Amino acid sequence: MKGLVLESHGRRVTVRLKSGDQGKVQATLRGKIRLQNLKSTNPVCCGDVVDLCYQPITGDWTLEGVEERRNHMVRKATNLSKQTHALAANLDCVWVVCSLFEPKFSGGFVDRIALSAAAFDIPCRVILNKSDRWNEEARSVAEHWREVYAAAGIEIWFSSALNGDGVAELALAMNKGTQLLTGYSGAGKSSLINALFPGLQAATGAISEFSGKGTHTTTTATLYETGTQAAVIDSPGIKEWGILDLEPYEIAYHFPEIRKHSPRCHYPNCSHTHEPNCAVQEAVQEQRIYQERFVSYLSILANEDQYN
Ligand SMILES: Nc1nc2c(ncn2[C@@H]2O[C@H](COP(=O)(O)OP(=O)(O)O)[C@@H](O)[C@H]2O)c(=O)[nH]1
Ligand SMILES: [Mg+2]
Ligand SMILES: [Zn+2]
Repeated sequence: MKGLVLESHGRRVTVRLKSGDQGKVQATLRGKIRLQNLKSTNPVCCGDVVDLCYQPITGDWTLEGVEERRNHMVRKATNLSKQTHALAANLDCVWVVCSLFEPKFSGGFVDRIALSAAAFDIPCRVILNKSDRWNEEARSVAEHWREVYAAAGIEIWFSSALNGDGVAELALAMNKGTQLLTGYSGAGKSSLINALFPGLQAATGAISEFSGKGTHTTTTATLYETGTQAAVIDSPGIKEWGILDLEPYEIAYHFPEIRKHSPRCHYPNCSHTHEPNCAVQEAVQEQRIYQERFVSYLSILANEDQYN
């Protein structure tokens, strides 16, 4: 029997059955599946379509296999880690949920996620949430980031889970396919999901503050079905996004504004770091490529963990 993975907790996986009573069941991974991908901390993640088997004697469900993924978002905890972690599979869009302050906006962080999404061929967009807290100066900073990312082909959407700004537009954009919401802890992913899909009850930071416990917020990614062909995935806050091994030319390729200028570099294999007659460096100097993005490119190329 086929099922859709809603949550994965190591060997225990919560699955929605695709036929029959369409109920939710807990299934256990079989050893052979666990061993297939040694470098990954989790062979199965939310969004995976799996084969299940009911064991009549024990009354348990076992997970027998995983269907090939259309795509997935996989990261390393940091650039130095060896192990990879699959966050979610079979995605239509990755939304990086950010705020300007608390947590502070980090272009380097957004760029790492956007690069990974591009490398996995998944559309990526950014949400700048908590717009209710912006004064005029903050709004102009938000507009600046919007321009920086527009030049990179990445849309920034403004929203407030608190007062509903931009929520209707987001809900419309999310009404089909599978959306992954990711980003720093505290940016408002869970609050936004609750605002976007009334009826869902994603645990938010506010609840855990209220109950005085730090344990109510998301610890693993959870897929919520929001329609017959629509789902949204809430994910735990991450501090850093380690990029899977990419060649330097691939990194440059997935920065569209760098890709655009590089054909005019003197050397066809120009890395845009030190070469003479580099059209990309020229464009940075002439402010035709935003400094912020070029700094990210150099940092990722140098295999540094994010610092800006
Ligand atoms: N002012 C304001 N606070 C928000 C907004 N969205 C979320 N928050 C608050 O930010 C904190 C973290 O929210 P949460 O949804 O748990 O963030 P997550 O860790 O990204 O899921 C909570 O205290 C929320 O009430 C917003 O749009 N405006
Ligand atoms: Mg959350
Ligand atoms: Zn160059």
